Amino acid sequence: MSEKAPSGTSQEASVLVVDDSQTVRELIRDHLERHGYRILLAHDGAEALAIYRTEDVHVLITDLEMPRMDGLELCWSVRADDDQHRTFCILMTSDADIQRRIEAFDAGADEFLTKPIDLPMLRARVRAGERITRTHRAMAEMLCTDYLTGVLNRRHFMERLEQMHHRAGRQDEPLAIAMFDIDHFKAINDTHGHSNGDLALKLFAANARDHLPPGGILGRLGGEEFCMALPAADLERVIARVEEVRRSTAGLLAERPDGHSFSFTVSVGVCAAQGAESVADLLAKADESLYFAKRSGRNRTVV
Ligand code: GH3
Ligand code: MG
Ligand code: MG
Ligand code: MG
Ligand code: MG
Repeated sequence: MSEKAPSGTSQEASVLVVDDSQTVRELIRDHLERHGYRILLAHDGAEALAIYRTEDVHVLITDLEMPRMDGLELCWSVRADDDQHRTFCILMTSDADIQRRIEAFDAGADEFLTKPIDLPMLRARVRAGERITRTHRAMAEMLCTDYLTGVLNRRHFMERLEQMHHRAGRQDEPLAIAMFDIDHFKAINDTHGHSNGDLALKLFAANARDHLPPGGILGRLGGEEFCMALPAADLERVIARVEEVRRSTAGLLAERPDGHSFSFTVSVGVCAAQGAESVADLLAKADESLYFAKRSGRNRTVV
């Protein structure tokens, strides 16, 4: 899901239309395209699923009866991938299909449409579906994001870290964790005020995010403490990357609204997974290194 194209609210909605009848596909496509939707077409469930897995789909409209993979199976498969309901699913059935409609809802469909298709009704359903999808996505985003800095919040970071850890263990790949804690942050607040402290947090997070390697994640664990997880990298490379973050942080200038500015530093504790340690063990080790970084003078990285 995270590999798909990003979906800002301004982006036009994508609708995946699935039907084994070319006439129906093109009828729906022409109508929705005229009203500004981006349309993707598939002639059966299997083709639709392949498209679904590479494209960001807001609304899925699928026929029920199709060769290879039918609409119900498609719904099941989509929901297996889409446990956060990022796609609104509409199933097209005939009037006689009451039992199938019930099955469709159980398969994860959100709505159904009766064939023959009434185009204005179809468009109204798509509009409602798009509205629900966008609200859903915005809420999911909010639940995962730290409000102040825009990086992952603690809950979501921990979830993602567990997934990375699981994958790294299965593929026998290393995983490193870097724990960052801004130095003398209490003094920054005391000297420059809480809102300028916030500014420093935002600056730090934006800069650290710019240094994230592909597949890496950054979260705010709380207060002025951030954590980075870096996949499949050797320790030298991890340390070089983390040192870049630490050094560039010292070069950031927080500009106060009154025209004054200040700089700050960060200490880092790094830990690389060697074997079967749990996430909790890794975090504890990184934390311990961070403690030594603080003890030995701050503005440094300890492994
Ligand atoms: P050290 O170098 O040992 O890390 O010292 P420190 O002062 O950075 O650490 P300490 O844990 O004593 O202080 C952290 C401060 O961070 C205390 C708290 O008021 C402040 N803080 C926590 N969350 C926020 C926030 O969201 N915004 C601001 N401005 N300050 C925060
Ligand atoms: Mg059909
Ligand atoms: Mg702290
Ligand atoms: Mg502290
Ligand atoms: Mg601190």
